Amino acid sequence: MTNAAIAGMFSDLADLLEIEGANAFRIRAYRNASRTLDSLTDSLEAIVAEDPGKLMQIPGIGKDLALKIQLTIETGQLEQLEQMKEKIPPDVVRMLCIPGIGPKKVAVLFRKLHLTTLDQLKHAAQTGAISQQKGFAKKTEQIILEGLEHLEQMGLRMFLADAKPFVDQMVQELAGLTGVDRVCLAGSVRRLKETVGDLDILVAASAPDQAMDYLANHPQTDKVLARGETKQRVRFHPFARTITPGGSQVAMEMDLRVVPEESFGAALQYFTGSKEHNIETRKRASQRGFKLNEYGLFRGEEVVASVEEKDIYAAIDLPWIPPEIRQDRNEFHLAEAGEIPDLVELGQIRGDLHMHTTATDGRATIEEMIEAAIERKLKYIAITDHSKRVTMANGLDATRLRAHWENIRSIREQYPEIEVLCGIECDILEDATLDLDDEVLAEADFVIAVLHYGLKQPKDQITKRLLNAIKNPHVHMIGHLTGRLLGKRPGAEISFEDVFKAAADHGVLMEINAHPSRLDLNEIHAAQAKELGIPIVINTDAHSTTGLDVMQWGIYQARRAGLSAKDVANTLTAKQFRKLLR
Ligand code: DGT
Ligand code: CA
Ligand code: CA
Repeated sequence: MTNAAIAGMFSDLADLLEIEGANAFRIRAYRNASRTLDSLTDSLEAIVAEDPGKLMQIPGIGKDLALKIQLTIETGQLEQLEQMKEKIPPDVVRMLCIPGIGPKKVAVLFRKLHLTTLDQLKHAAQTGAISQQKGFAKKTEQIILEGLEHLEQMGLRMFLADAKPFVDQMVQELAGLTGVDRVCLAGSVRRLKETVGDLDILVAASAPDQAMDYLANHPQTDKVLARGETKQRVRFHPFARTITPGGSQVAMEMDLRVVPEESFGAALQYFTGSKEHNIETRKRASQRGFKLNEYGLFRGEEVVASVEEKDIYAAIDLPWIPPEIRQDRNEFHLAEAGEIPDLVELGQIRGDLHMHTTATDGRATIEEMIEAAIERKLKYIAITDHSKRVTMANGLDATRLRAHWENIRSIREQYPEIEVLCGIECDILEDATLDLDDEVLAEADFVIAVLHYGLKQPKDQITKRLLNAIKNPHVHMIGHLTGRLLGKRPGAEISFEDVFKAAADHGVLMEINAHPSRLDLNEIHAAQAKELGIPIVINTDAHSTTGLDVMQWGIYQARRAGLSAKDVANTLTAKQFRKLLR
């Protein structure tokens, strides 16, 4: 159990208590505890394993909280949170996912207006019943309706970043069973899609029962939804998730399929998908006089290939295609031309060019961020706190920014093993000017320009803002281009063509923001940018030391876009990267 998962439980508990109308002091205590645990460098699990008494040495954690943390680690559940979930309907908790609607507002919707489902909420917003409440404007009803619409689109899909660690653990457990020969992920979770609808695991075993029984009796399994001779579908208990909208209310489901070892490759190819990719593979098979299904590739009754995936592809005259790009976009074309890219890997990343410190809304100091970056083997980073427009995050004006840089310059001298760039995440204002003067930006080592506000402006205006930023000679990179938040809000409407063309012309880099709720650029736009030769930078946008660990999700995004190390600028050495900057 990660610190973030435990912190997430305490933060969920604080939210639910606030909805219930509990004592403000108690709520604050849990919220503070959550923040403390989240920014802790040492693993709570390790502390408890060594000596649970040491929990009380964490600032702000007293006897009562220490015991709760210990029990959470030992049982996998925070008991008070489970009790609160019994009291508050799941849909009421989901209302928290609507941007701009926090626990205070949900408390009113639930306790004053007695809204207990999302349908009731929608109806109340449509009929104007909500704006009659104190503290609610007409605009809030609009926000609620838009939020609900977006939530519906997300459905019950889960972020890959939440699903993957869970399903990887399950694969490991199944692989340990004596009767199981091979185990592999399948479906969207194998293709590393940014969100997954359900989990798919494929097992090769001579006797299917052992794996199926293991899963049926697993402590995380809530219910066996269906069981056949070779397949089983289960629903898990909702597990502590810290990112996917819906809090810990989405119960994940999983398909387990058990096949004999001799058809493992064919089954894996079939169940990995995507459906669109499979339509094309089947078509290619039949053009060659074969039949392809989950049991194998056949000529009449004769099995031509079935044990390994690569044999199936070879039989239809293709090299093995990495699962990430199996989406029937251009992978068949690349495969035929022998141009399947060598997809970028986490180990190739040398720099991280987007992160925050306590100077604005980060939770770690400059020193802490530098040390955490060194621990993660990074050779160069840029510290890029917010500019003044982001008042909520205590954004920096020119004076404070210069002092901050001065501070960074003196601190970085103590760390010769890493190069630290003085950066800024500068807002592109609604009127298309930048939040800081050129004079200041000129002094930066690295300038990120981003949209935070006015994301709903018309396409022309948004595009104009981006083009102005790109033309500014001091801007090096555009951060999280569209500003989308998965499951919460769509990105701004942009003329991607114009923006990418300008970026290519002016030598401005484009970011893949690796945060699991952003992953912005998406795979299609990242592939477009690559086509135009725009160097892409994959950044964590870390707001804490552990925030640096989300790099992996950005790498997956880049892989799905078909990017190799040569397309990703932060695989360069520090020296090469500096040369690339204008
Ligand atoms: P998801 O779960 O919505 O994130 O997406 P997938 O791709 O994991 O879809 P899922 O779980 O329904 O099925 C897993 C794979 O199994 C899918 O990618 C391809 C294969 N598959 C399932 N049903 C069909 C089907 O009706 N036709 C074909 N061609 N393939 C299928
Ligand atoms: Ca699936
Ligand atoms: Ca499935």
